[in-house]
Amino acid sequence: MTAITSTTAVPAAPVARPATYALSATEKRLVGLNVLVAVLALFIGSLFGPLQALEHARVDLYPLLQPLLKSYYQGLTLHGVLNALVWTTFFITGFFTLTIPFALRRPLAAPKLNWAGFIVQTLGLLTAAVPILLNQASVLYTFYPPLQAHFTFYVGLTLVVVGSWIQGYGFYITFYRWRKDNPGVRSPLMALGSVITMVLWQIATLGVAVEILTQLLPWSLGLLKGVDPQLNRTYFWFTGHPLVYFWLLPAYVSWYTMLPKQVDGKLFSDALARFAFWLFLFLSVPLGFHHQYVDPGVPPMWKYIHAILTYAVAFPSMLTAFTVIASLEVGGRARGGKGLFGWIPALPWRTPSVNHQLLAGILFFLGGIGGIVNASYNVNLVVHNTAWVPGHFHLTVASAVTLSFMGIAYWMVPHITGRTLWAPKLAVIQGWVWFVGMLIFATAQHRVGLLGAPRRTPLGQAPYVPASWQPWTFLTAIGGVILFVGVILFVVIILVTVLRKPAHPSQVPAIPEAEALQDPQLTPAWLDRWAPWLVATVALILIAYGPQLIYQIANMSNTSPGFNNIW
Ligand code: HAS
Ligand code: CU
Repeated sequence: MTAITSTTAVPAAPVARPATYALSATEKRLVGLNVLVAVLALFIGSLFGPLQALEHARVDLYPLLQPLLKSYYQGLTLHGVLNALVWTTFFITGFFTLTIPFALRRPLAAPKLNWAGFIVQTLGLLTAAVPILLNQASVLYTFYPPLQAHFTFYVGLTLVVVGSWIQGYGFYITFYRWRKDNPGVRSPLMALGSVITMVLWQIATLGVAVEILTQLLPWSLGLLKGVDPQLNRTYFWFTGHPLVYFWLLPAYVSWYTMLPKQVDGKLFSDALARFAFWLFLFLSVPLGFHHQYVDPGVPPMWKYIHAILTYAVAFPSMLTAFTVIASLEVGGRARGGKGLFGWIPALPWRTPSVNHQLLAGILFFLGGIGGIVNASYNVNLVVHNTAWVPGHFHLTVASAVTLSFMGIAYWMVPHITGRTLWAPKLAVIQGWVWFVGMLIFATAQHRVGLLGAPRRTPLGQAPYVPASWQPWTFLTAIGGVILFVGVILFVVIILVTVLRKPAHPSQVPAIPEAEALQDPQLTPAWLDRWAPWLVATVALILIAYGPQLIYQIANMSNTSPGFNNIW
């Protein structure tokens, strides 16, 4: 590939951009605390992973944990809530506390707001943790009614969401002030991608906010005798689908705006990257019915519409695959890679952060293909509610996202603590352990799912398991144990890094920031304007969700009592 050079005159930016920005002590502390909670959640949540995987292979360790852990479902709730919801949300708010001030070269405009958000988020986490630990909220991370949790679980979740909104407001104000001070200048992509992700989250979480405040919370307090499970599923997936892009986009921020620099390359196209982020904002919300293809209360026409939109939202990920791989190629060639594929081994695979993100991308190819299979209205009937689905989401949220976040942590934690990374070679091995464990685990889950094994079921206790499932449940257990080793290694490496003596500032890793091949000032202005994208986003949500929401709310049937403590 030849580098693209442009002869077009670059419109000068009115204000020169400072060469770099050093995070303030407050910002570093905020990043650190968010990431600390995230890593703790990952660690505790992951303790339950191998338990479930081993249970599938009839190795039942649950009795050993009595009376702390009452049931398979309590463990699965802890695993899902801590790993899928808490590890991700806190890591993301921490990461953006770094990317936004750094990319804008200015401090957070309202740090008190960010602190307040973090505190509310953490109080929420503690409030929700208590009922889960007491087996009063074994409702899994989707908390579908009629499973009913203690009201403190819903209050806690609400606070986590509200806390993340407040941290988001701190980011918006910072971004808005920068825009005001820099008219005509393209927003730095790193900051734009981060803020788009938070806005996407803000819109998406309106679904669970309405669900909890109007149904689940009053119901768990006894103010409502029953709820409408169908309506609640619709509210939940309004949030639940875009949630997966809230997890993914921070990884994309790193893949587009940091990783190219880490491999000595350049971002192939600033414009394509921006376009992908806007498309995610536009398309992420109005397709939640692809989680409800089998729900009797949603008419087929709306399922078809959401199926089409689901195929549409795969497009910005395909764009990302193209742009990021082209950027990596620029780096691999700059490092001496020759021939069609010679640039791949020339990439710095021995740098833990790079290694992890490349492995994350490779696993995401497989997870993405699985997603496209799920999206098909009729093929979904074969895989829905089978072990195939956990196979899919371990390749996405537990690989594309989690491996990328681990890779980011390997430079970010040293950066904010002023240390150097402990045992970088072990860190590279840790990434490969995760990769191999995940390939085994996900292959086994996909295969046993295709054979009909249900998800969210203690298969080890099930009397109906046919012999054909057993090789795959066995491999699930092997993969799960290897993944557990991967988590432990990650936590140990981060912990020892933090406990090391401070390093000389010249040895502390800098924040990677990639340049684009073409000056971002040449990126078309419509890719840097909020109003048209926000209007289009709201309009599409109204079209694709409005009629069904109105219908389901108008025909609400609050008849279902709560089921609790039935395990
Ligand atoms: Fe999904 C279910 C459809 C992406 C997470 N998904 C789930 C659930 C979760 C989840 C958690 O349509 C289960 C929810 C539950 O508990 O019930 N998903 C999709 C589609 C995509 C997709 C079409 N999912 C994700 C992502 C997730 C995630 C991302 C988390 C982060 N998913 C579904 C459907 C269901 C579903 C149905 C319901 C199933 C059911 O029946 O219950 C797409 O967005 C995927 C597009 C992705 C690609 C891949 C592009 C490849 C890239 C890699 C580049 C490589 C690099 C490395 C950079 C087209 C970008 C290069 C390396 C070198 C060495 C060169
Ligand atoms: Cu989805």
